[in-house]
Amino acid sequence: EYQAVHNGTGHTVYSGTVELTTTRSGSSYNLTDGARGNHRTYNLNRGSSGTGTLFSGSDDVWGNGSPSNLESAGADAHYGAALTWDYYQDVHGRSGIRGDGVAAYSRVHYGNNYVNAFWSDSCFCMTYGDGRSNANPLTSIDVAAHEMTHGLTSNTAGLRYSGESGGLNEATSDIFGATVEFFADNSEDVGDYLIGEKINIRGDGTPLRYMDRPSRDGASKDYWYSGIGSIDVHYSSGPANHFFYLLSEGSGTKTINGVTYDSPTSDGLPVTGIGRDKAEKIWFRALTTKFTTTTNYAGARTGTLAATGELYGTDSDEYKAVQDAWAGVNVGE
Ligand code: ASN
Ligand code: ZN
Ligand code: CA
Repeated sequence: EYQAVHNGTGHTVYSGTVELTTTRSGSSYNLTDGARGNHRTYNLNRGSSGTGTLFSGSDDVWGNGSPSNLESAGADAHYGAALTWDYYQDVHGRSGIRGDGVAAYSRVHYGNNYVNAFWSDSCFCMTYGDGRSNANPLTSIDVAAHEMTHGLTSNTAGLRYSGESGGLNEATSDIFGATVEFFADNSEDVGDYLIGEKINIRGDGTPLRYMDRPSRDGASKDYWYSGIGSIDVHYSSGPANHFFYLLSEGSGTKTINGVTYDSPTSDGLPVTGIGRDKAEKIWFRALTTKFTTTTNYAGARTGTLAATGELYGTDSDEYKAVQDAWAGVNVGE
């Protein structure tokens, strides 16, 4: 029967009221985004395998803003995937994770009190738990973009998920998790260099990770050191997250969208930022054309410098800033 791309309304848990691209099929609607590679959002209803059921209903209004309404987190996931799709298309000219115009799919309400979200290559899909007390789904924009970016990394550099390359893989997801949130720029998501500040993952309302000074989380490293490849990839990501913050915003104290950051350097020397718009282009180019499965921190420095040289020239302020930002996190020649 006739199917049409439709504009629905989502009442999300974290992003307020948003427009969702949906599909009308006969007399009902479903969460299939025909404008973005047919990205679909499914309800696992606390199951942990398969696809559960595609969200569908007789009106085109999804959720009520409360996580107790099962459609609400579905609206967040559908919205986060759409934003991330638009970000890669509009900012980097890439059509979907593989660049082939085909979308991954999303699954929400995975398991019971499941406090995590993850990407899987085997299903080519993002999956979200409902978090603490099943009341804090892990579906904020930065987390959704983080998980979808694991798909991008897997299909480009393929950074191996252990050792230093694992930290760079994790940082890539945090970096684009943050840039997608800035790209969203809606009333509830103005953008920050914090990851997971909305999902109350620790129960005290603090973010999962901080890019200006990663050690604020009590475990991540601010600076590279020999042996960083032996710690958890969510902590060895610290120096690369910190590099990206320094390259974008520079060292020292700065307030952006009401959040105050204070970013130190390992050598005590100041770094002058070049802005997020340039920094994200450098990281994307390095990820997609320089990094490989075994790239380590030294290789990330070389790769980002090569990307910067191609984009802005080797005599540019941008090239100098990339050198300074890596020095600031103790990655040198
Ligand atoms: N949320 C985690 C991540 O995306 C899941 C994991 O570590 N497997 O890195
Ligand atoms: Zn991750
Ligand atoms: Ca954030």
